[in-house]
Amino acid sequence: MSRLFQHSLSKEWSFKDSTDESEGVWMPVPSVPSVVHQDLLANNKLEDPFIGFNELNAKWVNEKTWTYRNVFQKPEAAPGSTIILAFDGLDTFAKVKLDGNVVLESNNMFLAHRVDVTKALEADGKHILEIDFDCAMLRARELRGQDPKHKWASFNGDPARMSVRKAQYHWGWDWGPVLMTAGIWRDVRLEVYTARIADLWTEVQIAADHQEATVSAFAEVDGAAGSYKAKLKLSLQGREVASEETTVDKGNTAKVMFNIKNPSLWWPHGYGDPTLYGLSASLTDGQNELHHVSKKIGIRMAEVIQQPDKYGKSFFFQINGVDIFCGGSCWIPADSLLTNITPERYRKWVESMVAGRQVMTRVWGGGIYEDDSFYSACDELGVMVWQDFMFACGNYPTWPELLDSIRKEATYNVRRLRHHPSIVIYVGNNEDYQVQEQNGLTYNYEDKNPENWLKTDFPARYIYEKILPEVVKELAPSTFYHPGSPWGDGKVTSDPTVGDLHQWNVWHGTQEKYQVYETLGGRFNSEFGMEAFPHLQTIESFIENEADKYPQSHVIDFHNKADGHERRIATYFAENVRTATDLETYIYLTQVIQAEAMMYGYRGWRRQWGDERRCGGALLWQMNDCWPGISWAIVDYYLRPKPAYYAVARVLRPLAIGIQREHHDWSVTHAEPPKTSKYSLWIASSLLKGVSGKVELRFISVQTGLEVRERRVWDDVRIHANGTTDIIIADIIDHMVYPEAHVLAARLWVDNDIVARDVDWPQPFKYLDLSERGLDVKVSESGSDDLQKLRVSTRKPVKCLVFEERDGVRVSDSAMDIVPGDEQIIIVKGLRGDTLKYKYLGQ
Ligand code: BMA
Repeated sequence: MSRLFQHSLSKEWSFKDSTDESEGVWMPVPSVPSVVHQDLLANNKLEDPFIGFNELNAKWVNEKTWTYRNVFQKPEAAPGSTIILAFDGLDTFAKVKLDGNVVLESNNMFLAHRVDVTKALEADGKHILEIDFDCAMLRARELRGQDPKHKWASFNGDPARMSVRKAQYHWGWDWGPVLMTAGIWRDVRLEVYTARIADLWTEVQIAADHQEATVSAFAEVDGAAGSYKAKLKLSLQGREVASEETTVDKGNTAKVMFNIKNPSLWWPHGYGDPTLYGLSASLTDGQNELHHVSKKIGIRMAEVIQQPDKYGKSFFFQINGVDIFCGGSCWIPADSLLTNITPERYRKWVESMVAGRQVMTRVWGGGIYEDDSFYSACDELGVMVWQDFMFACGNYPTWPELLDSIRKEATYNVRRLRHHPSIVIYVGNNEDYQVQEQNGLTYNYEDKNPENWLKTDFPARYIYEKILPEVVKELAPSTFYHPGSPWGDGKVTSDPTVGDLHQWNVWHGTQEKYQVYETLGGRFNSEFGMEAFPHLQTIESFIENEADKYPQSHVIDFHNKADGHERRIATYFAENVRTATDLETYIYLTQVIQAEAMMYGYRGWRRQWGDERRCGGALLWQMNDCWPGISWAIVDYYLRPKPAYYAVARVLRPLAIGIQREHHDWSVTHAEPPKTSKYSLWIASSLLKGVSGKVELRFISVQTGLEVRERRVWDDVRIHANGTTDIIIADIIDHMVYPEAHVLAARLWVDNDIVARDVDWPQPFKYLDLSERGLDVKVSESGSDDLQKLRVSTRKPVKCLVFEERDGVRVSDSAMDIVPGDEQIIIVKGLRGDTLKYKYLGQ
């Protein structure tokens, strides 16, 4: 018997418009995986759809059918071996023909396919592989038309999208263009073997004292009848920790159980090392190795704690028994053309989450089950993954074939992903229960008979409460399953006492002031957001004419897909800042508003973590973008951070100090200033040990930079581990005694180092005169290793000092408030002797 052999089919493809029968229409495909837009771009048949209005000129592509063709040589195959044509993903309606015979038809982009072509490839020599990709846009409409009784309620994209298992954002979303890709979007190859390891997975148990773990490892074998042996091995940093050889049983599975003493556990970053063990399986026929597979696994326990408490029912994560406040963000596909994203780019994204102190990313349900390299980066760097199943913002139909396809999709993807220690929860969908509510669809939580659900006008409950939990229970029994985001015990999805919550009454909905975010949270805030313009250079990347470089130009509006975005941006502008018309200042102001909003959200909710885990986490909407546009992203398509990225990183420090005066709504009080303001001061800690620190609070005039009131100092504050330490709960500023507008500036020292700062400003900013601040930014040191130190000081308080983002240059902090008597040092890397521009509010 011979070893499994893989023959890549990534080269030698050509493609054409399926309907074009003329000679010479085949165009070369540089390489697959690819999608048709990329291949058209490579052949100069399409202009970059990310530029200007080109998305509209690319519409014709969405409505076409495409044929891909490959002529390949039959690989060598020993007698008795099997030849498989393996597709890891086809986008989406694909008819695969081998030498003219249909060998596969598929209609679900989220599935892999393995076609036995041993017989079809009997003849030596050349064979022709052809794939017809039918038009998903038209097929979706057709399918919708076949079920007129179904209530096609949805938001974002054409509702017909719900009839097709293809990334839903391809139909356009409120942050992305309509680009209906088609193509061989994941790996394609031939495999020749007699037997192979079809799957390799583990079940892990850890003793309560963490001194011991059992790792049960399983290898599933697929192949010709015979007797096989499998050697399973566990290693740590290249050194073998345990191994065992066993025979493959009648059920085609090899099982071993390893007892590991003093295991190195996997931790999210900030809590310990994200240790990974190597797991490998080697399959033999007793003599020769037939196949070898290796994966990285983690030894860890992940739980969602839902316990009744004084606020309702908790919802927070525990890793290895440690409560973790999940500060992080929601993740959308990082490109409209998925095959543009390389493993290196995925890695950079996850690195930027870590540098931004985010411990959780939520793979949102309108995108894709991500590439393996995304999850591997999360495993390696210690970022927890909240994994939605791919359903979003709609009332999905449930034809038997569709349900069947969905079960296969869930099974395939959970099997593919279950070894990743980073994945700590599977969630049924994004906002489908909100669609049910908003459209008055039937959902009787007390009715536990799934067959009845299918007969209601919200049949997809069957998917979220039967199919998906069954699949997770069978394949990843130790991973928590939650039916939807948001969802909580069948209560209304806005219920703040149970489950998770999407808080969109800032920006969407009732358009509350962001200053009150903390009062709007639930037990776990899995979405909330505020739009901001991206970096000027990012905007310049899609603007073709100099004349369009103004804030509300047609092409800029075209790159903002959110309903009513002008009104909403205008609202938050008008309420908070002095309006500007030049593009650069306008960009900056939208960014200040976003940074402030996100800061208010995280700061308040993290404080609640210390109060019986009232808030278990906050995931902002959204980390990233799929094209250069204007959206809620805090890092743009080109990976350029917006100021909010730094503001969030600051409130998520292991030790963060919070100072905040109570909200006084200037709009509803006719701009009459308050007579008194309550304020509070606290420390949030994610450290697992208590520490002592010194706290200082100063009251500094915005106008003069002088202290208007005696500062307060606490010399020996005991800071609680993994919680909140209140220092002041409700002291009062009497504005008759202290009439001058002033900031409250707090600092925290631990072991003589300043570890945290926070500044509370009188709201709104527009009433403050922020001219002539006396800011001084000095280059204090230029290290030989291209490292610059900037010393930043000021005579009067400065709001939101933002350093220019330049590709290749990294700043240690930005979007900072600077107050007199508190010089701050910024480390800049990659500047090569140059200087960085900066901006602050009112400059
Ligand atoms: C949320 C998301 C997305 C959407 C975002 C902004 O609720 O789930 O569907 O892009 O709002 O509107």
